[in-house]
Parts: sequence; C-alpha cells; structure tokens
Amino acid sequence: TWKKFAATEFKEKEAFQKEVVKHIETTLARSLYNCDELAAYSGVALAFRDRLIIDWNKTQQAHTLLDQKRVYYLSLEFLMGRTLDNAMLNQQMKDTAVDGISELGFRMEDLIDQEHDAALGNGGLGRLAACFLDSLASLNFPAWGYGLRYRYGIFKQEIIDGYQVEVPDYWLDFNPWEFPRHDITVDIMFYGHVRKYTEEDGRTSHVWEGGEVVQALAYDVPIPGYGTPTTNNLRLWSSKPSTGEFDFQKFNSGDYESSVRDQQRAETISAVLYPNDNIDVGKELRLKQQYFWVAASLYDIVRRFKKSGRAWSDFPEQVAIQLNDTHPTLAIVELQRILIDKEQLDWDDAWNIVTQTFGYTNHTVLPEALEKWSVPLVQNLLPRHLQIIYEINLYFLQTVERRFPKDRDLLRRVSIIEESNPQVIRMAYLAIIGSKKVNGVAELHSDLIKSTIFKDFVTIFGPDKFTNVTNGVTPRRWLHQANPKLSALIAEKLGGYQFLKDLTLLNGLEKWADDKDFQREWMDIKYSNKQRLAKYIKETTGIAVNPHALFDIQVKRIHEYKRQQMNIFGVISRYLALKKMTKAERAKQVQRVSIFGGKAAPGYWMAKTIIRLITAVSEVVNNDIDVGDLLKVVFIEDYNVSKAEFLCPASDLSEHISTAGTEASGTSNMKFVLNGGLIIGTCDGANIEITREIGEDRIFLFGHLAEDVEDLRHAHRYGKTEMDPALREVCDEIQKGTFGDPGIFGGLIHALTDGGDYYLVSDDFASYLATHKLVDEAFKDPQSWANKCIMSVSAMGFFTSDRAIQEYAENIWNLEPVPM
Ligand code: 26M
Repeated sequence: TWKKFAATEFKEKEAFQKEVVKHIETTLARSLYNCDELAAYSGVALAFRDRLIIDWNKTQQAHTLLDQKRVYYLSLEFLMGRTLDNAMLNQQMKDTAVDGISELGFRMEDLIDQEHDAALGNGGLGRLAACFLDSLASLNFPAWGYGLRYRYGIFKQEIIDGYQVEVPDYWLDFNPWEFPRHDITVDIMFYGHVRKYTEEDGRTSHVWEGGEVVQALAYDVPIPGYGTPTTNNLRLWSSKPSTGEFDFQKFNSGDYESSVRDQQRAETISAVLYPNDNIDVGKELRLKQQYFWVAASLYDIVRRFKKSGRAWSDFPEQVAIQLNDTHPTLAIVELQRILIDKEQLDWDDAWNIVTQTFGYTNHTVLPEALEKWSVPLVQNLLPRHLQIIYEINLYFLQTVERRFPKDRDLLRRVSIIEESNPQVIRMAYLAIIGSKKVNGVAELHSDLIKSTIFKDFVTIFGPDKFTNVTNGVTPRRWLHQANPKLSALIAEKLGGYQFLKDLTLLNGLEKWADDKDFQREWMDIKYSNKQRLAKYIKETTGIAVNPHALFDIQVKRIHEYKRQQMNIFGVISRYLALKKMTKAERAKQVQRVSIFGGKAAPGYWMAKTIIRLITAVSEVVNNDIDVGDLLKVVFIEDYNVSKAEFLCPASDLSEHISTAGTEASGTSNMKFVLNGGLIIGTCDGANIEITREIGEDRIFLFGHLAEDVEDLRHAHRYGKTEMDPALREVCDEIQKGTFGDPGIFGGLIHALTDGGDYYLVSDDFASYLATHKLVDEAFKDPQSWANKCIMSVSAMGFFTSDRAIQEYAENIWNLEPVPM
C-alpha cells in the first residue's frame, strides 16, 4: 500500500518545473510574481533535494539491512563548498534543469551563485575530506562522515587598505542541505571526577561523574555519488544545553542571567571553526570541541553496532574508523573507556578491539603543527581519559622496555607524555599506538615521517604499520563541474563521460595531443576560462587584465612554508627588470598576470605581512605606464572552494613552491594540471608523483631537494650564506620605499637575514627566476605548450580521489563496496 504513495522522481523538464514552482509557492510561501534569484535558487535546490532524499533513504535502509562493514571518516573539517551544481551533475539532470529554469526566466549560473559555500574547513585537509566523501559514495562504499556543525565556518576575508580583515561567516540562515535529527541526541560530559570502587568479584571499576553536561544534536547531510543512487550520510553535531542541565536552583533564586549564560556556554562548543591551518593552538575550547564531537560520534557508532546483536570481538570486522589527522585522537581513548568502564570488557580484550579499528592519517611534518595537549588541562576536563592515557602509555612503554632493554632514551623519546613543564600529551604518538595503520598523504611525505618524526615507531612496530596513500581529488567537481567545456571536449574525443568514473581513461587523449584542430579547441576553452576570470577581476578589483597574457596563479592558505613571499619577490624582480629595459626589449617580453589568493590565520603576523606586500606591489605595478600589460598583479579576495572552481580552469601556470619536504602533498597542484595548466614547483609533496606521471619536460621543477634542507639551514645559522644578489636587489627596493613605508615589511626582510631564512628563499631564488625564464620561452611556442597541457591531462588518471579511496578500502579498512 505504501508503494503507490512513493514520491515522484521527475525525469522531464515539465515535471521539474512543476516541482520548483510547488516549492516556491508552498515550501517557501513566495508568490511567483516577486520571485527573485534567491527564491528561484531555493526552489531548484528543494526540488533536487527531494530526489536526493529518496535515494538517501533507500541507501541507508539497504546498508542497514546488509549489515556489511562500514567506514567512519572522523574529520573536524569538511570543506564542501556549494552543493546544488554538484547534486544536479551527480544525478545527471543538469541539462534538464538548465533548460527548465531558463523557460522560467532565469540563468542557472546566477542561481548557483546564490548558494553560500559550506566552508567548514581551513584548506587542504578539509577539502580532502570532501573529495573523499564524493568518492566513497560514487564507488558505493558504505561510509559515514562525522564532523562538527559550526555556526561560523572559516571567516570571510576582506581586503581593506591592503590588509586582511576577518569577517564572521554566518552561513546557516537558509541551508536546505541539512536535516536536524531531533530524536538523535547524546549527552556529553566534561570535568567532574573519577570514583573508583571494587566490584564483588574483586575487580576495580571506575565511574566518571559530576561536571558539566552538554547535548549533541545530530544534523545529517546527504552525500550523493556520481551516476549511482548511493547516497551516504555526513553527520554533523551541534551543541545545545542539555535538557537535564538547566539549573533550577539558579533560576528560582532569580539568577536568570547566569542561567542563560550557562546555556550559551553549551552552544559555544560548536559555534566556530578554529581558523588555523598547520599550526596548533592548544586552547581549552578546541579540546572541548574535539571531545564533544568524538564522544557523540562514538556513542552513535557503538549504538549502531550493538543493534546488530553481534559479539564485541566482531567490532573491528564491522567498523573501521579513520582519523583525519590527530584532531580525533581522543576517539581511541573514548572507545577504550566505553569498552572497559561501560561494557565491562577486560583491558586487553578492549585494547585489541581498539587497535584493530582505527587508522590514522598524518598530514604534516611541521613541528609547530603537531598537536600536544597540556596534562593539567586534560586532567581537569577529562579526568578519566587522562588515567586511561597513562595506562596505555604504561603498557606500551613496558613492551618497548622488554624488546629494547636498557634503552632509557628510547623510552623517553617514544613516551606519550613529554616531560616538559607542564607535561604534555603527544597526540600523534597516541594515534600511532592506538591504530592499526598509519599513513602519509604522498610518497615523499610518507617516507619522511618514517625517517624523521616517527622513526622510533617504525623500529618498534616494524615498517608494515606505516604506509602511503597519495591524495587525490574528485574529477566530478574539479573537472566536470568546474570546467564543463573541457569535460565535454574530452567526452567527445573519448566517446562519453566514463572517464569521470575511471580517470585513467584520460590516456586516450594522448593520440590527439598533436592534432592542430584539437589543440585549437583545447586552447579556445582555456581562453574562455581566462576571459571569465578577467571579467571577474575587472568587476571585483577594477584591474583590467589581458586574457592573452600568461595567467600565473598561486592560491592556497598563506604560509611561510608555502612561500608566497618568494613568488612576490620574484614578481618584484621581474618588475625591476622590465623597468630597466628599452621599449624594444619590452616588446619581446611575455605578458603576465600574477594572481594570488588565500587566507592568513588571524594571529599569523608574517602571513598577514605577505598579503600586505602583495597588495602594495599590485598598487605600484598596475599603475606604472612603463609596464602596461606586461605585468599585472592581482590579489583575489576571500579565496574559497567556489572561487577555486573558476580559478583552476583559468591558469596557464600555477605555483606549488613550498620548501622541499614541508608540503605533505598539496592537492591544488592536481586540480590545476587536471584543468590543462602547467605548474612550476619544487620537488615536494605530490609534485614528485605528478612529475613521474606526466613526464619531467612537462613540469617546471626547480630548487633544492628535501635531503639538502638540513645542511642549508645549518649554513644559514652559522652565517655561512650570502644572500642571492637578485633577492638582495629586491630587498633593497622594498627598503627604499618603492612599495610604501618599508617599516611594514621589516618582518619579511628580517626573516631572510637575521631570521636564518628558515624557508630557504634565498637558496632557491636563482633557480626560481631561471625557471620562470624557461616558462616564458615555452609560452612563446603555443603549439608545444598546448601539447604539454594535453599530454599532462592525459596522464593525470592516478590523481583521482577514487584511486585513493580504493587504496584505503583495500589496504587499511578492508572494506567492500555494496553491490548495486
Ligand atoms: C590544529 C590545531 C588547532 C586548530 C587547527 C589545527 C589544524 C587545522 C587544520 C591543523 C592543521 C590543519 O590542516 C592541515 C592541512 O590542511 N594539511 C594539508 O593537508 C592536505 C591534505 O592531505 C595536504 O595536501 C597538504 O599538503 C597539507 O598541508
């Protein structure tokens, strides 16, 4: 009987239009006579959402019924960006919708533009999580993401008088893509104390009691796969005052204000994403966020497992939990606590289950980014967890001591507790000890963690515990959605869109790489993408750039290790060279547009100074009539996922120029090459594997190798290096005041001189400039350039996140897809 009432799934334009109008008139209570773009967007979003929900319900039912192993991806960040375009394309219904909506008097691009980015992440780590969700669903893996539902995502960046200003990102006023689950709540406890007592059988038990209670409320977000009905779930927790927590005593005694304050404190936990990328801050609220999210997620996972009625020993066969960096490491401790304190398992049985369940992905070797929590802080907030951490450490050190007797220094080095003042907990060590597998995110990075920061653990656990899974990006969003024209051209040559599900098929493009007509079509698409960007730049900054110029783009978080400062120094050097040339010489130069974008962490002074220098240089260069179209410098405000979607297809060249050994992988390098751009980069992160795949004459590599870095730094510290002369000239020019008050840029200069040039800008500068010269030469030969671009794209199959997810499923999770 239920079947005949099943919701309709529109397949034709008219049915779609009917759904849109119904939602505008009834769901939104808007008249069609004053329907603006926001209302039209909402109507379209709701129409597609209905379709999504049907598949979502079916998928979840099927997965529950099948009761196969599931993977849970725990990440404090999911940088999803916009949803509508992706939903239309994944359901392969965009053409119908574009058609239908144009008959109603709207352009789909304008509607898509109404949507707020879901910006629940800082950068690479959060965007990787989003790409992984897309691949998990597209490959029909039973998988859930767990995260926090921040009321404020990453701040919006405004540039005022050349400086970054942070504005809160309130994004939830209309979000049709989330569903509050008022029936799914978990009470989460903080503070209090541990009571110890002896059971009748003589065993000691622990209860954690008292303290503050905050309620976690689930919000679910459907995650559709491409060309499959599989629709997975992303569960985000929001914090609320616990219903039991309301302090009637305070209320009755008339202390209304203070009882409201208590309620607000609960909501604070999920209020805001910490805007740091690759730096640890150690704030109590951040630790509260971590425990709140981890405890709610584990309660949920354990509840689901218990419903299946299986034995605890089956847990690792049914559940895999992946830790996205060390942020969710408390999950290891929390599961152990649940098993021993609540489910009364023996320590060893419990620990066996725990260590078969977790996998830990490391995303950085930067020492300042390795999480450490002060013991007094954890003692106060999570007293029972601290006891368990001590116990884990004790047993671990005992086994190490048995295997390596009398090596006191080894014990000190690998202890979870660092004997500093105050003592701190090394979260990465806890994550390694509590996990079955540990992986890095690119080959070089995975090798580096084994030979440096985690060396001792390789000795202790053996090399097999440590593995590599090179990152990837989803070609659905980063090719098909971001660059529909290129995707269509590829599909035309390859006979369809199958490459979006098997990216290695791109190698079929190889045979067209020398075809003049194909090259022209290819470069015409690049040109139109550059035109679109030029138009955006003109509208938002007033700067007119020539779309025929070489577009050189560096967009990513601003960080000294990523070396945007080297890029802008290079731009200054080019500017000085142009100024010295005669008119005749200038006429022979390649026109360039240097485009920058990215956010600086609000407390990161040097990063903010780099932005200030870029804006100062753009002010001078763009208004110099000697230079004209030969050089333009643009800073794109508020770089985010939806801006990346039109920047990646518009580059001729993109910059991935981190000091060798510092960028774990990088993922925008993959996005730019996939969209037919070439890259200039160091031998770092995934650049190395990109080079291996596409061939070294199709990439502009420069600079010292990771293995040289230590010696070079040493030489700087002992004053044994002279600054590169071209860099000296740049510094002098800054200090002369050419770009405004040189006092502003003192920090940047100081870092190169007395600061020891930790990021080796001076050491790499000559080869950086020389390599840019090679880029200019290559750009002067359009046919050979086009050939390089096409050949590169044809070899990018490896860098799909589908391949990465398949490797995780096989080597780490032991996970099977659900047969469709
Ligand atoms: C830590 C403590 C307190 C607050 C925030 C943090 C924190 C947040 C984000 C630390 C690191 C964060 O992200 C690091 C990151 O994005 N790493 C990048 O991960 C990408 C995906 O693997 C890689 O491609 C990049 O190379 C790597 O820098």
